[in-house]
Amino acid sequence: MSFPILTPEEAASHIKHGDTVGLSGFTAPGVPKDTFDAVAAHAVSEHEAGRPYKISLFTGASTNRHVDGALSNANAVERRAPYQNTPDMRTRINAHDTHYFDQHLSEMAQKLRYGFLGDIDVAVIEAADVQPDGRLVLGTGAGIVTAVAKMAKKIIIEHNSAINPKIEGLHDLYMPADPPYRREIPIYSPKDRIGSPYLYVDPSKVVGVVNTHQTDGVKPFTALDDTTKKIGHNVCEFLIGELRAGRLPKEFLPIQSGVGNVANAVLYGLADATEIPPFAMYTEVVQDAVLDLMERDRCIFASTCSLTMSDETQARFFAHDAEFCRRVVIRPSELSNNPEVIRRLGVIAMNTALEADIFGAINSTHVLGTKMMNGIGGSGDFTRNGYLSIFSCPSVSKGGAISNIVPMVAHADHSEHSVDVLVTDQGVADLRGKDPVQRAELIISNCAHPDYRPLLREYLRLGRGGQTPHVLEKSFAFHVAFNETGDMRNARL
Ligand code: 0RQ
Repeated sequence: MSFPILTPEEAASHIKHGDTVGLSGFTAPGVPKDTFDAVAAHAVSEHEAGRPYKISLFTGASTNRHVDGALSNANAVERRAPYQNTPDMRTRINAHDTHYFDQHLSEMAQKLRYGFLGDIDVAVIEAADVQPDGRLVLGTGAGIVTAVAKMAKKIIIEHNSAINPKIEGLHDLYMPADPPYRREIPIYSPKDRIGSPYLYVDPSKVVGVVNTHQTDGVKPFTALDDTTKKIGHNVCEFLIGELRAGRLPKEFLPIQSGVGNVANAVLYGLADATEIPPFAMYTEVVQDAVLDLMERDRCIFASTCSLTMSDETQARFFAHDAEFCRRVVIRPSELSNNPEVIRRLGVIAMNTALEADIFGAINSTHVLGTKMMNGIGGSGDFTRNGYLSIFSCPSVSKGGAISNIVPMVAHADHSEHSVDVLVTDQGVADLRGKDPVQRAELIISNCAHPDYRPLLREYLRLGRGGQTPHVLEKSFAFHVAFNETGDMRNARL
């Protein structure tokens, strides 16, 4: 390898206060590691010396403990986009120490290329293999790597020997031309490959290579409980009903499944719902449950942006022969989440809400309307463009003190125009072709927890007409009651 070998500290010295840094990876997989522990340590010593040190950080999605974890702990992030899920970063965002703008993941790379977010000073790219001509085999997640590699003034490569060499050949890297020259993205089936398995970076921009041996460190999900199992079961029963009614083709359609415990439970439900034929996924994250689905030949192919599997599950995935591993393709987020492709393939979009309102609007991001949880992620990309857009959530949280079905969402990420079906542990509300009041009656009867149905019905009864009969002075009575008494059941209508 002809590139200089750098210690993490030497690599970190290339990242200056005020720089904008772009990263490879999507969720924890494929995100660089050691360089950012050194950047965080440098930030701490600069702050101790009374000097400012903060960088802007743009990635495919969330990152890992070395990046969002260590940097937010060191208060070293000025601007952050498009998604995060780390407790320390969440605290910085909600305290305005970090200026965070969450946005549709499909749009991150193109917004950078359009120049909306300024220059990229440094790209840090994780690779399983590095060739002297700049040819890289990437790690287990792609994200916005093609765009940041092209735009960056300097490139640091983290060569990670912990990545299984069987990763070679799994990537499909392709960067659409920008308007007015963009053409159709020629993906007509989840299996279609349209780009290169390798990323080619300009060798003259590479300042050096950091050698590391670290796994992605994705944590396993919480074990399924009765509530998440019921949600998974209800989603599957709904899909089976759609198949029987002929509203889904008998070959079935590709599935997208979002992040988190609820999404994981829905995937486990699909393992046993054998009336659903073996299916493909066109999605952004392949979580632990997907390997089980693949091993049982329930999922026959998965197009994704990352292998968001726990270390143990990732090891199990690569223990299969190369042929099995070729049942996955890893693409940049502007392809995995591309609205044009999602609409063409007819993807069944399944995402999780924090709360939904009785008219079908969804809050995916803000706890009680103010505190950022994670971000919109890819949920909007898929929800707005899916063949069928399903949201699920438990009917209540925090031991029943929070109803996840409320009169009006306290923050709107997805409007009722984009939501076809709402599912909770209580049941399913099929909102297609229903007017707002019909939707409200269905959501209250089928999805709200019985403790909250009388309150929600009272809210609807108080409505003084109009197509969507909100009672504005009472719309947030549930949230106000929680803030004042710690329990939404005390809402005063
Ligand atoms: O908190 O663990 O402290 O009890 O929120 O809730 O039920 O475990 O749900 O892990 O499936 O995550 C929406 C956050 C759900 C996730 C969200 C509390 C609840 C618990 C988590 P505790 P659960 P999940 C593409 C798809 C947006 C991005 C997206 C998400 C914690 O799915 O970030 O969809 N989605 N991306 O108690 C207050 C409420 C609450 C609440 C739940 N109404 N009020 N707290 N909680 N509802 C993937 C990518 O983009 C990469």
